[in-house]
Amino acid sequence: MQNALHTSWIGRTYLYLPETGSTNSLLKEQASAADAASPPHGTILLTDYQKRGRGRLKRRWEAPAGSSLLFSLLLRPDWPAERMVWLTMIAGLAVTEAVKNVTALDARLKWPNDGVVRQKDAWRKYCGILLEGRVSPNGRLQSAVVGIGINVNIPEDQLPPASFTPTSLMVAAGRKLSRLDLLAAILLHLEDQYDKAAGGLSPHAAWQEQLVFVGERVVVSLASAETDLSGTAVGTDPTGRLVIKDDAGVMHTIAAGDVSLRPL
Ligand code: BT5
Repeated sequence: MQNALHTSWIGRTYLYLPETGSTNSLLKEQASAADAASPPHGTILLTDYQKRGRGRLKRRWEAPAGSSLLFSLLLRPDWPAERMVWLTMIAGLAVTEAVKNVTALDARLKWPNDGVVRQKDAWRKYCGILLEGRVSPNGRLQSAVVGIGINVNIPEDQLPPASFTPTSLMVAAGRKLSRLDLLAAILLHLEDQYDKAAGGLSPHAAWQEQLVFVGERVVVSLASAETDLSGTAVGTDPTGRLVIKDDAGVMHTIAAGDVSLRPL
């Protein structure tokens, strides 16, 4: 597998398990070990099946065995903690670029952390990104685990139940795809994006350009609020928060975390 990679540092340490609970949970656990056994910056942990695949909060990520790309990347950025969201942005950009190159599908991003493709005139979710970071007492991003789940070859009748209509790349493209080719392309873009961000260049503008529903009427559901918020998605601020103008013209700035977004 490593031979198929074209990267210089991402995936040089590469761990594969036929199945596990959650790649994010396991890699986080390994990364917190204080000894020399703790995996290095750029480590990839990949699996073919997760028994307890995780989304944000207590949500689940479900995928039939062998159908998907399910992996986590360990980074040790030592950036200011405020830049943590850059990692979600560059992961989304890398996945989008790779999917466009490998499949020629119209791939975009949905705020805050989803990959979507256009299928029969609607956006459908094929990818979820789960970022978990650890910040040191002096406000630096000590380590971060970027979890990426991509529905590659899930047949239509095996797509999991989901709040935003799911699809797989195979269903959208009408042909089976090589998971390895896609992984290699994602990691190459990710490395490039990360190196630029490490040099201080914010990925915010490029990321915002890829977001669907900006400029459109949307509904935002907050797990912490009883009523939904509807209005026009105006854009995002540099920290990645969504700005909504409600029907009375009042602006609302919404952080990711407990939110889901859908078109009105
Ligand atoms: C996400 O959360 O979309 C982030 C998912 C990250 C999964 C990867 S896989 C490798 C790594 N290890 C892990 O344990 N996790 C990461 P969220 O935005 O909270 O969306 C979760 C929601 O997406 C669920 O509540 C369902 O509605 C829906 N969903 C679950 N499985 C799906 C799938 N395969 N395709 C599309 N939607 C799905």
